[in-house]
Amino acid sequence: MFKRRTLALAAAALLVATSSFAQFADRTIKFTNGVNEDHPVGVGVKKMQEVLAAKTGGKMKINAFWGGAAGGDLPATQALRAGTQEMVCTSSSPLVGIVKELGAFDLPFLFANEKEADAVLDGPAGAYFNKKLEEAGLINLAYWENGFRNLTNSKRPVAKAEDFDGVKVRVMQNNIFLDTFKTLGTNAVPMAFGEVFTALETKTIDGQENPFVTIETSKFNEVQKYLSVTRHAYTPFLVLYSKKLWDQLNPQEQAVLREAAMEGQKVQRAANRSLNEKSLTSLKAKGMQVNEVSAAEQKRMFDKVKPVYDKNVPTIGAEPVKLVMDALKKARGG
Ligand code: TK8
Repeated sequence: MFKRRTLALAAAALLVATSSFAQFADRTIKFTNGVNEDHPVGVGVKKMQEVLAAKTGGKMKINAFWGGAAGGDLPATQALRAGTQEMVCTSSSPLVGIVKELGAFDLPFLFANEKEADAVLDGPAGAYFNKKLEEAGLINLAYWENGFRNLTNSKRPVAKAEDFDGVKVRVMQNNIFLDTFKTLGTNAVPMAFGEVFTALETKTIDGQENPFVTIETSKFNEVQKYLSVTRHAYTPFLVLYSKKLWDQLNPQEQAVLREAAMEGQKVQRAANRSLNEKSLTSLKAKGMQVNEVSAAEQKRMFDKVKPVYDKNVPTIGAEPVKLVMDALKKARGG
């Protein structure tokens, strides 16, 4: 008797639990990215998975693929536009062929620190880019962080503007980066991220540039001797969802995904920032020769690449550049 009642109660509880999640369909969301799982993107995705599990009763799940195993930033983004994949976490830079306005982030030495980046991304400028992305078939759920980029190479420490001369550097598939690194005097080659390790290992290229955390988690230190703290650009990560597939979700499903991505943003940014300095220390310990770039030399580098602004702003568009510059001015208290 007792047993039967317990069973009935359990069944009723189950019914309540299931019905309260009735608005969610069983969905497995494919999520890809180029970095490895020990990158803070892994922390962000884990958080998203927890939020989805709690809020949908385990009905919506993320199946994540790491280290470019399921394709690079650009092919994945195209798959989203075609509606054959749900999600990707990608740097903004390889997407300028799709949304030219994103090139605003690639202007060299634009941001000085993370606070400025947040002010731009979390304000009207960020909303503007989201609108442009949506017009291109991409829903940006949140801005996460790749971070400030630094140069590594196998030739020499790059401490002053002249040291870039003749170094063969891989850049992202992005005209502004290409222009910047050519203007700095390097022999710049655009290449997908997934090919960089091998190209460095076989000495097809001498160097590449990425944030400390990406350098360490992608093990570039194993094939690179010199790390120069150039901080020449800040790259945001976009957490994108296919608009085609998004439009098939109901409002509750959409809301829970947005919430999960924003919860993910908090822990991802925090993890990335606390790991940044630790990664630098650890890269030194693993044998990289690290040099700082003095403020005066950074200024000389900036002066050298100023023509990159004049040349590329017309292509990016005056409006996005103005929005970013206005947000920066405000963040700088001006
Ligand atoms: C990871 C990339 C990478 C990026 C690059 O997929 O291509 O250099 O910085 O970290 O988004």
